[in-house]
Amino acid sequence: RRFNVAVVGATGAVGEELFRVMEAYDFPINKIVPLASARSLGSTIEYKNKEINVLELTETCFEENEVDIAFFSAGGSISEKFAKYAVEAGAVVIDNTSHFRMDENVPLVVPEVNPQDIALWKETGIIANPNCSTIQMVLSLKPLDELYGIKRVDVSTYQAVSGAGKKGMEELIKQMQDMLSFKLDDTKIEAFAHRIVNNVIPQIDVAQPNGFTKEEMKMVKETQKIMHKSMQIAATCVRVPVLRSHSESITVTFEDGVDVDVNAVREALAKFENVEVIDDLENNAYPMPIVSTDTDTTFVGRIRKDIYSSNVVHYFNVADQVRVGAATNSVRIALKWIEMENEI
Ligand code: A2P
Ligand code: 11C
Repeated sequence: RRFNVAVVGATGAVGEELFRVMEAYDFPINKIVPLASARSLGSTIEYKNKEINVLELTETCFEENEVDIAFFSAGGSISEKFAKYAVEAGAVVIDNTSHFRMDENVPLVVPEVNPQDIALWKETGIIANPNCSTIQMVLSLKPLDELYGIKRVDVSTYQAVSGAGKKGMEELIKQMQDMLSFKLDDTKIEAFAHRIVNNVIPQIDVAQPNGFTKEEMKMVKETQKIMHKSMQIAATCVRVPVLRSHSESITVTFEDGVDVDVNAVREALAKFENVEVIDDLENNAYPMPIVSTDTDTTFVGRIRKDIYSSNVVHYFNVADQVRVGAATNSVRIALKWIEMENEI
């Protein structure tokens, strides 16, 4: 069977990548329905060397186009308003926004980690795609939890500007140009709370009453939901002037009494689906954004045992968050859904 596939937010950073990933995975498509705002009428997207017109997102567009699978990536308020029309039209919604993630009737899925949760989709017609920084982290936590049992996670992120969509990338590029032409004093600051070029901003998303940010609390709550485990987690989320790929410095504390064998950690990570270990410090080999960008792999390296506590390991984790953390995870969810629900 082949499917009619809608992409809501087709002209955005994640939307554009969804087409490239579906092409790479040879997704079983009958018809593509690219949807965006009225502003994008007249523009096209490219799929397998064909130009396809962008249509306006409306309440009736899913029914009119007999959509079977609808990827949503146009912001939480658009999902809130329009996902129901896709579901009513008989489509499964794979939502990349945070809107439905913590709804207990909506599965929150990283297919390599909790594919079984997809079965819950029947409750609402919706499957939620986690936050990008959560996805790449749980891809490394899952094999480590299976190996030793995780008690606590401490993570600091180095997040690329593309996490804020196209406007984030455009702002960094413009500020780089302004810096080189000595116009930085007048540069425009819109996408982030501060200038991002030549800077590091220890805030992503809004403040929460407990002193953490919303992005940090997403990493806590989403990880616990995906892993079905109430492990302790503390996150510090930081925006850095990198165009693409999020990096994470992760410290994992295992259950009391565990004596970490770094080789066993390395092996467990290397064996896990879609995770690759690059870990040769003496030869300057470790994961970096320039390694992960435009790939569908989560890279892990700098793996080392704590020098004081035998049940603690530290490592560095990098992935292209527009792909692994958004488009690719959504496409992998859809492929798993097809496999589970349509017995192809
Ligand atoms: P448009 O280009 O027509 O504004 P990004 O995350 O890169 O900023 O992209 C956001 C995506 O969400 C774009 O495809 C954008 O379409 C889409 N979008 C934003 N607002 C709306 C809306 N009101 N209706 C439909 N699509 C929207
Ligand atoms: C960022 N992680 O890097 C954010 C973007 O919940 O899907 C994704 C927000 C989300 O800015």
